[in-house]
Amino acid sequence: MAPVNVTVTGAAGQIGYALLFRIASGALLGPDTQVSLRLLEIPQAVKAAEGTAMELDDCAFPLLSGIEVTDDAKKAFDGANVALLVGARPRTKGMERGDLLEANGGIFKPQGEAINAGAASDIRVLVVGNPANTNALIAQQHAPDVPAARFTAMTRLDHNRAISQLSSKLGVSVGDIKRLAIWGNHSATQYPDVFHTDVNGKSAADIVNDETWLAESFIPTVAKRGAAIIEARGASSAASAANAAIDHIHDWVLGTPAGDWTSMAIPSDGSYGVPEGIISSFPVTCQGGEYSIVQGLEINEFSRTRIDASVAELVEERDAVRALGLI
Ligand code: NAX
Repeated sequence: MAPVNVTVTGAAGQIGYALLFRIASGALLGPDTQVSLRLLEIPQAVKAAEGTAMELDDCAFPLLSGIEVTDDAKKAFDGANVALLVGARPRTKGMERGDLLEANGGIFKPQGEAINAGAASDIRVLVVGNPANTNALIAQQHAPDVPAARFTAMTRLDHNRAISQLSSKLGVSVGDIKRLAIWGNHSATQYPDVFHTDVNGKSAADIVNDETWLAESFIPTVAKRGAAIIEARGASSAASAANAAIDHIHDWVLGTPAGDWTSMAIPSDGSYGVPEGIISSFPVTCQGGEYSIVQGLEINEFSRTRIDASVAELVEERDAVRALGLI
């Protein structure tokens, strides 16, 4: 079987460094799938990415059939089956939101065009670089020939963080927790929802039975975990972000376990009152390489207000990139 072409942007960055070795070891697509890596960087960082490629060679991974490093998006995405868009323009001091969106438009518009021009027909895109949901929307809007549903953004780190926080609150192992959901934007407004979560056959919300803890401790801890990591580590989350990116693609391609679901930011089909087209996080199941939104969940007042607030932020971001002519 031909190797799967996996393109990683921002390959010389800290997430890239934590991600590439795991992709090459088989963690992304399983122990039977050969991968060929394409690393996209800006010209100043190509040399550093080449250094990482040398280290990848030195691991002699049996599943790694080749590595190419380039600063040309057309080459990087040519024939790509999986694209992990990690490189983005971070917010720097004094930067307004419009400047940030514009700078990222300058990255995700040409990358969307390059995906449109040359990616394989089964291309699956995960945007990690922030603002991830809106960057995914920008890339998607410049790839009109690719099915819109193939553009997704990462809320799996938030999902994993929420499972971890809940497991320590309840004194259970992470494997005992099923069906947690992240709704909305990958930002401080995201909503980690435990009202449908199952812990060893019981409802997590019933066991917790404390809306004050949810509102004042759990939700802000999950939403602000990125800032807490920066405070402690002196650098933003890297290995945990890479791990979440692996989980996202792994489950999309190979499926979610029976009886469980995961969280992915995907183009809304209007489910749960989320306006069609915006890239918002939902609980999803995956099977046969396709995801579907978990339907029929009852949304209580506590959840509704929070989902609506996060979705309103996404609508604002979409309107802002529209006003800037980026989509
Ligand atoms: P780094 O600054 O370490 O690396 C970013 C890399 O991207 C750099 O090597 C840079 O040269 C490269 N780059 C910039 N523009 C590029 C372009 N046009 N084409 C190709 N490469 C380009 O950042 P890192 O810590 O790796 O984080 C990467 C992104 O992930 C950031 O936007 C960050 O905010 C975002 N995150 C998203 C998370 C999520 O859950 N969705 C969590 C972790 C992380 O904060």
